[in-house]
Order: sequence, then structure tokens, then C-alpha cells
Amino acid sequence: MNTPARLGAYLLGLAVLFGGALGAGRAADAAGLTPRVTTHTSASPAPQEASVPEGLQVSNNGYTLTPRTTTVQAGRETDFRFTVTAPDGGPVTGYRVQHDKKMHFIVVSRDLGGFWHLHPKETGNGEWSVPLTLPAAGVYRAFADFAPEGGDAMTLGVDLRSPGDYTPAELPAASRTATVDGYTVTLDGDLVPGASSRLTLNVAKDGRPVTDLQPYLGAYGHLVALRDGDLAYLHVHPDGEPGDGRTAPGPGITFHAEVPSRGAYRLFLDFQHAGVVRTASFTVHTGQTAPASPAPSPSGSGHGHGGHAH
Ligand SMILES: [Cu+2]
Repeated sequence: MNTPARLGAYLLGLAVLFGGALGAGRAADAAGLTPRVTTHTSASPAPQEASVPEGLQVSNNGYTLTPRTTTVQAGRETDFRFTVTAPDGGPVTGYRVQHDKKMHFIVVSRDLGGFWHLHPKETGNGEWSVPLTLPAAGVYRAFADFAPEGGDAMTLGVDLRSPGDYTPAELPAASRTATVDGYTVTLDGDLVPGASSRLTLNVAKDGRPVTDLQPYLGAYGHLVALRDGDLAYLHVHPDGEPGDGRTAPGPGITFHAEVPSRGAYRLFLDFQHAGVVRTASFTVHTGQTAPASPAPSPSGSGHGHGGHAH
């Protein structure tokens, strides 16, 4: 986006914030207009969003994600560094462990084609460092998913830019099946806007159910769900954990996902088997019904790239 356009978007954002703060009625009063009540009726009202989803803001509750740079050259490994600054302006140095790690760092291409789930290392003074290789020019979204000591868990997001020409990919078609490295992962369950939705992902290899999944980040799988259109980062909780006496190591991995609105979402499942973490990805529309016979999915393979660091 060029500078005037960005400034325009920023001013529009301010205007929206201001309008919200004043209230439409008071704004109308201030302008000497008679407030007019507008009523929207709809056969099926959209679910109310209680709060802003995670991942859309670079700063929230006084905590700010602060990368050293947001421009990353594609095609070579970069030592990507960032801090999170606290409400007092200094870097956060105390973090609580969530899912085995103090910091989960997720990078996606903004067209949702590529996905990397990384675990940066602390270098001191609150700085995090992670080797990052972006495969191609384009615009990416980076999420820091963490819980500061003394604060709530949160996910902050920032755009990364990789200079050069690029062609954005279309969102892959919805599919309940994804393939990765000879594994087939099948999705059971539906996303219901405004409710906790139970999803089970079943892992098979060479047509046989996998029953010896290995723990990864304190669970048999780790699921990230992003909303198409704005890349809102959604809350997903695994249902059960290794060693709890009721959770089997496959073939099914169950999660509870909360999606705030109707629309399309991209799901990324990390699972570990035979010592390797792999990612299976799915496009899901809210309220979709299962296809009678799943179409062969071109999306599971060949679309995008995946990577992990432990
Ligand atoms: Cu992580």
C-alpha cells in the first residue's frame, strides 16, 4: 500500500474508533442532526462478536509486538528478532509456559498458502530470536502467542513484507481431507459461529489409522485456525492430553474451536509421528455439511510450505 493510501486507512480507522467512542447518537448531536434510529432486520441474525479476536492487533492491553524489522528478504535464512514491550514500555522478560513453550511464533503468508509454527529462543533482555526463511516474495503475517507473567494470554500480530513480485494464491477449496507426506487427515465436525465447536482430525498412513501419534506441545496435535479475510487467530483447545488416562495417541485428535463469525477458515494441524512433525491444512466454511464422498484434495499437497522448529 502506498503512503497516502495507508494514511487514509489509518485516518479511517481513527474515525471508526472515534465514532465508536462517541456513540453514533452523540456524534449526530454534535453535528446538530437529529439522531435517527436504524433498524436492521434479518431472517437469521448474525452472531454477536463479544470482543476483537486475537491476532489482529500489534498492540493490546499495553503489550506491543516489536520486531527489529518487518522487511524480510525471501529465499534465505534470516535471524528474525523481536521483543514484546510491556505497559511500562520496557521489554517483557517473564513469560508463562503454555503448551510446553513460553513463546509460540506462527508465520503465514497472507494468502494462507504457507504456514510455519516456530519456537524462538530468548537471547536476553526480553529479546526473541528465530531462524526464518520465507520462500518467496509476498506479504506475511506473524503471530506471537504468549502469556506474560502477571498478564493474560494473548496473541499479537504484525505484517512482514518480502520485497519482489508475487502472485497470491486463491484460498484452496473446502475439503474434509488433507494429505501430507503419505498421511491422510480427515476432519469430522463443523464450525459453528459463536459456539464452541468440537472437531476431530483422524490421521491415517497408507490407508491405516495411526494409533501411535507422539506428544507434541503437550498434546497429540496442535491446531491453529485463521479466518479468511483478516487472519483473525482463533482459540482452539485440545480435548485431552497424553497420559490423562482417556486420550488415545490417535487416530483421532479432538479439539474445541471457537469461531466468531460465519465464513471461511483455514485450519493447520501439526502432528508428530515417527519423530517428524507435519502439518495438514484444511479450508472449512462454517455450517458446511460433509460431502457425500470427499473429492480428491489438491490443497493438501502442493499448496504452500510448512516448517517447524522446536
Ligand atoms: Cu508453538
